Amino acid sequence: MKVDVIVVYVQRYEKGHELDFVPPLTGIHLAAITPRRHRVRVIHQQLQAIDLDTDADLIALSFFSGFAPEAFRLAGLFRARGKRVVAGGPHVTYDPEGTLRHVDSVVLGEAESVWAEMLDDAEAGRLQSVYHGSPCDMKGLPTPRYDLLPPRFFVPRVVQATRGCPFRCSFCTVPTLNPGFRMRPVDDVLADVAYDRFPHWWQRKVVWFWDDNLTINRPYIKELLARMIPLRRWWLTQASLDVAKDDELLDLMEASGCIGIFFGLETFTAESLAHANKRQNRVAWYSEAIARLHRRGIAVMAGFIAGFDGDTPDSVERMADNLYAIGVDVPFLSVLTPFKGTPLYEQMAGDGRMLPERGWEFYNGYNVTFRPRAMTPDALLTAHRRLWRRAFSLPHALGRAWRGVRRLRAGALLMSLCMNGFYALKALRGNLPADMRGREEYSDFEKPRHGAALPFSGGVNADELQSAGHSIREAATTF
Ligand code: B12
Ligand code: SF4
Repeated sequence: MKVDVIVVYVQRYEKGHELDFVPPLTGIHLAAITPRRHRVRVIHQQLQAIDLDTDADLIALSFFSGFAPEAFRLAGLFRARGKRVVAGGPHVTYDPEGTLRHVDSVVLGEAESVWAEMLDDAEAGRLQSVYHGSPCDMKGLPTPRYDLLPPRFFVPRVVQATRGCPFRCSFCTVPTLNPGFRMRPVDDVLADVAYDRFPHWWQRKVVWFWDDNLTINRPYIKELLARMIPLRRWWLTQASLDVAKDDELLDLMEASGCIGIFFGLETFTAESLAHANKRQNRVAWYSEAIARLHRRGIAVMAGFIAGFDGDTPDSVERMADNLYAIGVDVPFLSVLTPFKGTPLYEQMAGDGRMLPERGWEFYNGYNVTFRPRAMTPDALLTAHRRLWRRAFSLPHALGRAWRGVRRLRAGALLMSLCMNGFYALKALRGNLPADMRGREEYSDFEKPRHGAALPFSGGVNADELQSAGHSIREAATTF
């Protein structure tokens, strides 16, 4: 059978991207787990045209909530041409009913346990409407099909070593989407890290781990990093602040070529941290944690979110100066978004605070979908855009780059220069995050139905969860 996997995308900036940095892992992973007898292609809509006249027998769509209307539009076009369309991913998992109004079949949760069966069923003409994926044991997962990526991605080697995270931030679906904390065998991960059939030296050099919280299980990460040292890579990932307290881990990170760590710092006020349920963060600890990474030459990328109940327009705008003051090298600035499947959604929907007229295209991390507590939705959007402009203004971006010259190791500096340059160029060109209020193309789609959400629990193995949770709790007490 011929399968086209489409990783759906809707531009999140007014004028598009100047450079396509890092690809999603999902499409090339799905391709890798597709049995060899099928022909599979992966299309990244972010930079590839969609071929509606494809000869594929099955169209497989992957998408986040913010891209759902585009996925549904594509599904309609393909089905009108007689194609069968299936879908999966975080949005589908938490809104299967809404998705099934547009596609033939959905996978809820992780696909590994059901993907081959779904393909067999599609081939035999007996596609079921729902497949419940169970959390995968992570053993024997193949290397992603990097060979199927379009060459334009700057850093193509994305790797996943673990799934899950022990924390319970109110706005995050990870605890239910990827339950427990599961690790791939180190040898399997090293095979991906060693893959080097890329044309440019930096593409062979850099490894971007797309994990939820790579460093939380200390014995595992220490073994992985010790064995990565001989490969002489530069690597980046997402982690929680506890890494900064573990000198042995920091030594290994430095020795194995760590150039960047992403921390979800989210906010500077205690009230907003409480709303985020970010118990693992302490504002007073931010500067010191960042300084400890800088002492190893490692760059700190940090995520901040505007719109928690403790936020005001003023506190949102002030984040630009605060994050500069604590030494962040590359900031990522989002608008709080209550995704289905999160405690935040339960709270907002329960309190009648979701904005019913806002379609899924608003759920892209850069628009407002709910009524904030201390300001209007429009005031939150305005404050976020002011924050964004100030944080990526030339003085801030150049200041961060210059500080990097003195603090960061070569790979970290290169990364910081590229990313600060990327965002500063956007700010200079007025290429701001897109305001979906001005977009008409999806206005005809039905709006999200808000109400009691269904936390996804299909196929979770309680014993597995409990044992994973136990070991995670032990690791987390190091913080
Ligand atoms: C890596 C990552 C990123 C990376 C890469 C993004 C990308 N385009 O892939 C970066 C940092 C850029 C990023 C950005 C954002 N992200 Co992000 N990200 C993740 C993360 C941590 C891992 C995703 C991943 O690669 N997993 C590994 C792959 C192999 O698994 P997977 O994608 O889940 O796919 C599996 C199943 O879902 C399923 N599946 C998926 N698609 C399909 C399709 C078919 C047909 C089938 C059968 C199965 C299937 O099968 C796969 C194998 O099991 C997840 C958290 C998580 N645990 O999922 C959040 C997550 C996906 N991100 C999220 C969000 C909100 C964002 C942002 C909007 C944040 C923001 N405020 O800006 C942006 C959007 C940027 C963009 N351009 O798309 C949300 C999505 C929630 C939702 N309902 O939409 C998640 C779930 C985290 C959360 N907060 O809950 N993200
Ligand atoms: S620490 Fe990150 S991955 Fe873990 S629950 Fe919080 S936001 Fe999600």
